[in-house]
Amino acid sequence: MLTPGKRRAAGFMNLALATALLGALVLGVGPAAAQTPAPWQMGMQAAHSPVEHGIQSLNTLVLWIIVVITIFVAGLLAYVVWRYDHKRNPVAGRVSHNSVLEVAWTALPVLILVVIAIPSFRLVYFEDRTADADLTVKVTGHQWYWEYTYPDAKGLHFDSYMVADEDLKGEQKALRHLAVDNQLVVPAGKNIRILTTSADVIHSFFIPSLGVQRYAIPGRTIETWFRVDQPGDYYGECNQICGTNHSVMPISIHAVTPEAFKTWLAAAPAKFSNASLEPDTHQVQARFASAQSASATER
Ligand SMILES: [Cu+2]
Repeated sequence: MLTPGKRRAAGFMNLALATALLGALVLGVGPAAAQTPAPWQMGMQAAHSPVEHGIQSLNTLVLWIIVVITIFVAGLLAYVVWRYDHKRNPVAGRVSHNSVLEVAWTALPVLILVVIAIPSFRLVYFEDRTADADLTVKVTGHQWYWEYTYPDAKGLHFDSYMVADEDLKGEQKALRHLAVDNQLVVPAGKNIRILTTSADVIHSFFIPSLGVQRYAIPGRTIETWFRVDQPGDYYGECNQICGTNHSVMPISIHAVTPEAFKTWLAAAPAKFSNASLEPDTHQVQARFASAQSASATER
């Protein structure tokens, strides 16, 4: 028999465990957790790329600046309402100028904007492109699916369509409107250069947990990059209204170890019935080898 004290302690442990589990669920912690939006999610998805880490720390900085300004302005307003009420201040003052105050309320906002601008511009340039890409993927938006091309692998390419509700099986049911037939497969821990374009209208390639959001515009190629920090599944959606079926072009990224990626790349042409397209895995493998030896010497 448990004494009431022990029972209370056990209850507390259960509560703590449940809270921790819920926290892990909400934050998407854990290697196997798919990076998807969660019901009742309040914050952003967990960051899984250097760019997304940068975005979230800039967001935190700006949020705190906003909190301080809001408290300051609200406090000032409350004080003025109370202090200059007609009972406490029956005769209105005639002060109309105060040079010190005027300089301060001009200079201070400028200073705050500069404080925000510096990390903001740094992040914009950081997001723009990667100097040393290990792999390039061309992403083409279509009404209404994505096409992925690997120029380094002799142009291996395939289409990625959403799985319809009635075709969702087992675990996929939790991924309604996010599951696709062919995921974009990339190696984790490698710099992936993304080149977006479109075959028809403007789409947008958006993966929240990787900090990627780029327009896909017909006749143009726009560059960005990401480096997934661990193997797993990462989800996004086209977030540019692109027509009737705009909602059926999710993005599903499957990040695997570099070794598993090589295996996948070797088998991919057969799978996508592009038998004529022998992937030039040699070129990609050579690039991985040099990247790996470079990171080994860095250590
Ligand atoms: Cu679209």
